[in-house]
Amino acid sequence: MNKYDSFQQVWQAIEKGQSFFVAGHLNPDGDSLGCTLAVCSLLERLGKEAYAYASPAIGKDLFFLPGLPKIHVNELPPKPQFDTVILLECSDRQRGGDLESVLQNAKTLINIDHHLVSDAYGDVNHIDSTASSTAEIIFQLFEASENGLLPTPDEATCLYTGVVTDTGRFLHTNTSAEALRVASALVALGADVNKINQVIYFTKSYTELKLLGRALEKMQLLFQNKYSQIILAQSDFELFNAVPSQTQGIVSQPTMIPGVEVSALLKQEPDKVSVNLRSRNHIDVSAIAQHFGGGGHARAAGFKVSGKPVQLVAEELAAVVKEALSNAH
Ligand SMILES: [Mn+2]
Repeated sequence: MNKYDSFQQVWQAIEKGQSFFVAGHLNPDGDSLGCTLAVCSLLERLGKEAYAYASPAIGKDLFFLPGLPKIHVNELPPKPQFDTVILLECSDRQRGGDLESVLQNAKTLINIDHHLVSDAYGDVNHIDSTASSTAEIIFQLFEASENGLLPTPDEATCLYTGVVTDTGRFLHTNTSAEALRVASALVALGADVNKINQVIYFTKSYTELKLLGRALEKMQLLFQNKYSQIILAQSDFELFNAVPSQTQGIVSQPTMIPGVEVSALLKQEPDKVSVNLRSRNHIDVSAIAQHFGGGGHARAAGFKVSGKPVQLVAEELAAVVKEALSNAH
């Protein structure tokens, strides 16, 4: 299986299918959900049936995405029979959740992803880790179509959301010339940039702001101030009646401090500890996340651990970060 099947091969696989199942990864982010919706809309315009799926829930900040009500949240057909499955943003075939009943009955599996470490588990695989986002790849797929298909304004809004969120508002190091070219093209095609900015970037609840304050209060700098660690206990969430998903963006804050190379946010959730990692310049945090069974990108990654208290996970993580920092010099 080629890891880098061409867009032509992706299009050939799409042309062959009539009924499609489309999904991104668990806990879908803007890229995952934006791509799922844009691809489903495209398939429907091509006269095909598309079943959009997401699990386990969709964050409120993404409710504005055009076509969102079409998504089946946590809901699979009793006897899934799709010609073709398109998995987006899934670095392995389990990243979309328990989809085995869907995958086993499908004739063709198309895998489109931009993660650094990604399995070629599909029949057709287009994996491009140089792309800022899967949305960037989907736009290129449009451009490669023989019949000159272009995103509709709604599809452009979905794809722009993927590019803008995965590049952290064009601030992360994956903000390439190509990412900006694609973003520009999507704006020209009618992406609703103002709405996206208002909803995703200029809206935060009282609870989220209080949680941010709590997190910054608990920030600790270790290893000659190169490592920032924030541990949020269950009591921190209870204090503001908050849930762990309301911590978006917190992990990036400590990397503003000059000298901080790695930032970790550890959250004690009822059944697990979940960890977000960010790196400023040269530490590959996806390698650190992989050490704990997680993954992601060089500058942004994460993992989850069950059956261990958050303090123990913090100690184990600190040891791995310490080694990564010492190897970097
Ligand atoms: Mn992505």
